[in-house]
Amino acid sequence: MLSKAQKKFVAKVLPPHGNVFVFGKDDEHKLKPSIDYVVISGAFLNQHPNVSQLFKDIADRVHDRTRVLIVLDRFRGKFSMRDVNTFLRSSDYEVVTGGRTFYYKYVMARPMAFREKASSVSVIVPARNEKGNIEPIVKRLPKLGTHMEIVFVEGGSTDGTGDEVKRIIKKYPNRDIKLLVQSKKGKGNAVYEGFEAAKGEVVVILDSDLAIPPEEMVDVYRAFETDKGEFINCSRLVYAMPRGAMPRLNEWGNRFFAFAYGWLLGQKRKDLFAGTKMFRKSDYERMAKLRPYLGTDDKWGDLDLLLGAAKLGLKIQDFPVHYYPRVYGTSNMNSNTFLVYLIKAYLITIRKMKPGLRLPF
Ligand SMILES: Nc1nc2c(ncn2[C@@H]2O[C@H](COP(=O)(O)OP(=O)(O)OP(=O)(O)O)[C@@H](O)[C@H]2O)c(=O)[nH]1
Ligand SMILES: [Mg+2]
Repeated sequence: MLSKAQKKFVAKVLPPHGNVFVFGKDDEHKLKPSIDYVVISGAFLNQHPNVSQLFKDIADRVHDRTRVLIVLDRFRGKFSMRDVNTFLRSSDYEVVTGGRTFYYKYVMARPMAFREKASSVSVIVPARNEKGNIEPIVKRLPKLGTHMEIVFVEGGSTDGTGDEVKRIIKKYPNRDIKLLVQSKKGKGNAVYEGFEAAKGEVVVILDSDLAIPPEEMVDVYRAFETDKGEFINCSRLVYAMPRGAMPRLNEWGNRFFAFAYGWLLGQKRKDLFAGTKMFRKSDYERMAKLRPYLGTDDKWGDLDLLLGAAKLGLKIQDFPVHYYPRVYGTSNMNSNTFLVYLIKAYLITIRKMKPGLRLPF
């Protein structure tokens, strides 16, 4: 039930991997849990006798990460986007993202049947020259989920961080603590290798500079467990920050890029680069598969995760956390290289994230 041009457009909106099902007349019985994306055209909705029932049938028969993509022709059709949203809401769906081009309007939505449950959690802690922060993290981090492992991922330290983690593993035999030495360089590589090794169903990054209090992970996990989002993205820019936590220029930069990338992601953001982000390990695997497609060569990790999640149609939810100045150690961050990278990554991904946009380059 899609025209050739619509098919081409849909192929660009959806990620390159995933099982796509274009819904046609009397197709209800073909719905099955292996479908990742159900595509419905405006023309099909126009002639359907009971759209609410259709959405309910879909929700009952697919899996809990299946997305429904509805594409409306801007110059044809009876339903407006507002009508579609009304149908979605009345059938217990949540709109995750959407957009418009010259010819089309689209929304991607998820069924809201409450499905998250208590899970095992892996806390991934990237650490480079963070010796003085290792024990405070272990002491301060409350237990999360049904079982929690802490995976320290060390690389390139000169202050004995690795040995300190080994000492802590011995000192706290009742805690599930692991040490991983990363094979390449950079924070991105460290967290990716941590995710790969993670045994938990849910993974979360916790920076070892202790800028975000580990105690607040309980609330982050609670938001995830109750399905406020499928990707909990911590935001440092909601609460007032104490002096010295973030230089003023960095704060403005953070606000600006969150706004700019929010448009690109199709989901508004307040902050992109807080260390803490939480999602399912199985969703991480899908995001990781998208990395070559996005092609940003992210050395820090945050952007590839957010862009990947947005492209998959995962619901990203901001979560406010407090942010404090570092006590031990110094920043591993070079703001200038990062700034150049952010602009480059924007230009590289704009066509993939905003299909159908007419660009001058
Ligand atoms: N394993 C590993 N960890 C790293 C590397 N670079 C940074 N980290 C860790 O990643 C976390 C974030 O790094 P920070 O130095 O706090 O830098 P930032 O948080 O991006 O920036 P500021 O805190 O604003 O200075 C910290 O826990 C670091 O120890 C790296 O190359 N390898
Ligand atoms: Mg930091």
